[in-house]
Amino acid sequence: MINKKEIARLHFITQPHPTVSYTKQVELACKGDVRWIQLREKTMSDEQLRPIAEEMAAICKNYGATLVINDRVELAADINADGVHIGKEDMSPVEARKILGAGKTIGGTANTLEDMLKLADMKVDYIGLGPFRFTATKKKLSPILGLEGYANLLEKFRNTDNHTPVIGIGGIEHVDIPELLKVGLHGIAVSSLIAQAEDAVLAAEYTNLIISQQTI
Ligand code: TZP
Ligand code: MG
Repeated sequence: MINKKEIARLHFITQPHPTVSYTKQVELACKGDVRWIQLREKTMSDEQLRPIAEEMAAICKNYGATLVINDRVELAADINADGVHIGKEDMSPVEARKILGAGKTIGGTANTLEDMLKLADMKVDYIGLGPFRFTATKKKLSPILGLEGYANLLEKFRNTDNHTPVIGIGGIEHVDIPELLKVGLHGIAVSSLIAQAEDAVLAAEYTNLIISQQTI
């Protein structure tokens, strides 16, 4: 069954930055018309992150953007976020669904066809598949897929009659976007492309423009 929840084609993922706070990153991404934000933070406790997540939820609400939280299912439930993104070593999507309820969005990370099929079986709303190429943003990176890896995995996935939207991730730059969408990805998730840009609003706008040109 084709998933009914609408998954954006551009996801922005927060990252630690020396001068730009998590909430500022989100404000800038939203100003650049990003409408899907993933709060990813690996070092703080849920308690420390909670006020930041709440402020982010308010910003997202203001712009009509979806907010998903990486890993922290309880925090997502507490602040009534729109959903969670779950890694392979985190809580199972089935468990997360029980906590969050049917209306929330649950995404999961995949690096292989086996991961993709497992996630589809667990009825996730989208699959984050990567990494496309090396990126310093994520520690303990899985093997690089490259364009061929995506083409191969997406074809096999479709042949199993699965239609869960798949989002590419990992070191994606503007020049990569057309070919990534052409091999059948639903969309892309980026962090550095926007968070480390000299002008984050412009970088976000340009990313959206490339995606829209590819999908009309
Ligand atoms: N998962 C796989 S690669 C990655 C995550 C969270 C990081 C993506 O960030 P960037 O800066 O776009 O490479
Ligand atoms: Mg994780």
